[in-house]
Amino acid sequence: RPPADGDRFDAVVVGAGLSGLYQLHRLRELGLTAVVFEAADDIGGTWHWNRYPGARCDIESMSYSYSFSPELDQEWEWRERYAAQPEILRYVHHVADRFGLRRDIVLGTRVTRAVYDGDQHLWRLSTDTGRAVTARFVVLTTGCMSVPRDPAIPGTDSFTGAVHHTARWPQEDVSFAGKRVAVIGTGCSGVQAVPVIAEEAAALTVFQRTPAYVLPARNRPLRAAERASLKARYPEFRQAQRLSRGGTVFTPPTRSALEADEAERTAAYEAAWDEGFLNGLLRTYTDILTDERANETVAEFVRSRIRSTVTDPATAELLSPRTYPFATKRPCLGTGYYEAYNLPHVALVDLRATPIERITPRGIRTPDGEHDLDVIVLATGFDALTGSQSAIDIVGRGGVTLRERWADGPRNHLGLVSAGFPNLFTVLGPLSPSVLTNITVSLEQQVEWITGCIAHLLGNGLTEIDATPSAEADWGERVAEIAARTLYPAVDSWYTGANIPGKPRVFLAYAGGLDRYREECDAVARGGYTGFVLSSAGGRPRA
Ligand code: NA7
Repeated sequence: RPPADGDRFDAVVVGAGLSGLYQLHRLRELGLTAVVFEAADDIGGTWHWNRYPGARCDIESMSYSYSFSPELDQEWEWRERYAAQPEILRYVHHVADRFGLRRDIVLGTRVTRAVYDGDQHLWRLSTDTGRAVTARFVVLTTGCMSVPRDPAIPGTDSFTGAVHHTARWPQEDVSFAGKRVAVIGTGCSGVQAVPVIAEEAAALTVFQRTPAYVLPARNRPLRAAERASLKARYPEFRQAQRLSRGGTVFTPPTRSALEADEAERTAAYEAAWDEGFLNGLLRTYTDILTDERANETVAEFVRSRIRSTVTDPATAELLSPRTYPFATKRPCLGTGYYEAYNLPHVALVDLRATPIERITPRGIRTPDGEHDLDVIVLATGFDALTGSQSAIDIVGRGGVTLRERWADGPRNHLGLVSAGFPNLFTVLGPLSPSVLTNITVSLEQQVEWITGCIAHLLGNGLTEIDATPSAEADWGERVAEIAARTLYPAVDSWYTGANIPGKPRVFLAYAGGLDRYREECDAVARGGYTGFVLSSAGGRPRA
């Protein structure tokens, strides 16, 4: 039953990706009436939109999946070590069907505005289809990387060929056969797309502004025996994930990279390189992300691998990151990325030396001349972490908008609730561990905390939870302090908002680890929601 105009729900969930589906499932268990609005014409979120060639998760499939249902864990058969986008999307559809979630999901409907009615203690939501609903609780499961960044290159509209952003890839197949193709951007999306496009295109030119550190994925089909062996101990494995620092299970390092000699370090780095884990190199020593000299030993190791893979020394040098420490921008997992530059029809353009002047009807013009093209692929990233909340007109208590409150950077308590926006929760939002972790583990933790919080309110006859401004200020300071102990904040990246012109520069994620974050969230709940004000309609607030 699609909600009719004026419908009232206990809860509205915004976005039907991995977070939104799980949030719906949990809210239903509380017996609440809930609806999910999804802007796209189907469910899946990230895995619906990012269907570009080569799109693949860089966390292993048997780790990057829901853990809440042991039956689901047992019945789903992951095919590859690192699942490609179509396989993950099939999984998302399977979950929606298995738990009967679809009947409460409204597709093709974007929530455009949410206004808090302080008298009625509810949110009034508007959508782009004209439907308006109200809800006591709103959960924004709008994604941490869901608003694509348009690089706004002059002349884009004049191009006579096709332009596709990786995060808005067409549903139908895009053929590159016989075509001259450009990829702009060499973050994780570009790095995944390049080798796959290179297989088909007549010519591929990669326009690079900043090179990435790309580690080999070593992807392969999963063997039946290894699937079975992990499934046999899945409950313990899932529990270990939950208690881990980043949502993946590994033995933490104990020594500084600077305590080891070069031979020992190289052996450790080679072993990690051969294993093919996104964070394999980070896990070799304790101080890779906190000490520049330690970090440089890894950075130089990766550069040595680039030099030994790419046959043209000038191209190898251009592909070698030198302007920022290893992993202070998200490292990438690649499959045949550096090898692609050895193909005769693949070329690299260094945008630092020859920036794009404009896009013309025929292609891309740089000071070196015009590159004639049939297809331009924009792999230029996202307005990460805050973009999807800021895209909605959210008006809280006293008519203050979330955009105004966040003008100098996001503010909230525990990454979950912003002061003045009662009963509005965010999953995988700013100032939470989200993008620094395996997000499937993070989203379950946050959804479960939010569900517990709502259950607490309802069970105690309370109608409203709001963060206190002082708890919010303390949380912001703590997140910044933890980040300041690392090499992250000094680097221009989407972690610091530096990829979006005019975005305030703030380190946007909680870098203290998911384990510590979970403890902090649990302690707040156990303490009766410290740092929040809980109140009942007409009753006295309880701080
Ligand atoms: P990223 O990591 O933000 O990468 C975007 C890339 O596009 C990066 O190399 C940028 O260079 C480049 N870029 C952005 N704007 C331009 C313009 N105007 N001209 C040239 N180059 C540009 O996004 P991805 O989609 O690759 O990955 C995002 C995350 O999704 C990934 O980390 C995974 O977690 C999943 P820059 O570095 O800004 O110089």
